[in-house]
Amino acid sequence: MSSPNIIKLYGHEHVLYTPQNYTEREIAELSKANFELMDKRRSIRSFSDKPVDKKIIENIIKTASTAPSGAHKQPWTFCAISDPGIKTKIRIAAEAEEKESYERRMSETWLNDLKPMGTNMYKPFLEIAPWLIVVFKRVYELGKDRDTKSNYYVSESVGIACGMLITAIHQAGLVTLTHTPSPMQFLHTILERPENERPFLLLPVGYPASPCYVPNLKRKELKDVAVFY
Ligand code: IYR
Repeated sequence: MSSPNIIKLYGHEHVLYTPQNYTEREIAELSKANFELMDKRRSIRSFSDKPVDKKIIENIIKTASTAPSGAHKQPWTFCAISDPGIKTKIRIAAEAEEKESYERRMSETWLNDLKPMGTNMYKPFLEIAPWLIVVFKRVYELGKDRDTKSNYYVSESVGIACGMLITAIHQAGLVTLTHTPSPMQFLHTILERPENERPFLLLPVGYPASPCYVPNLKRKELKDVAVFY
């Protein structure tokens, strides 16, 4: 007898979950192939100006928005920017904050730790990359009559969604950078976001410059990041 597609559980509608039904062998192969694909991901700071279709950015954002979130509130807004005027405003404001950070706010230790990354206060990729995605966390929801509704585990939820965004960008064959100019309040102003939103992360998205070099970083081995009991 087949299971019904929709039932009531704890007084609320539940739908039948469709498992993926891979064989154990397929699961072993998929887990390995997924690792090998994701192990190729790198943070990219040199972008090509080659355009990326809006539909692709929509698919990537839709993927990120499948992330789990506290009480399924999906407390995020993804602002996708291809408008050159807005990108320029963002570059100018980001570089002003970064100048302050590199010259005054960051400690000597921090600056030393960053040396292998070759970063500095100049952020030309903010204008060169065809898209910028600015992720905002929604610390609460604003109702019609300015009443507010709670969101839960907002930073955790948005952090997970950003991880899925980065994964979706890489799996689509594009590149990105997790850029966090600090403080980021200028993004709220430039993008005219409502009072319940706080900037969380800025990601340029596109193709890498050709050629594009990245720091020769090594990842920790499994034994250094995992403990099995
Ligand atoms: N936000 C600065 C500095 C910076 C900080 C860390 I921690 C990095 O991993 C990389 C950069 C910048 O974007 O240059």
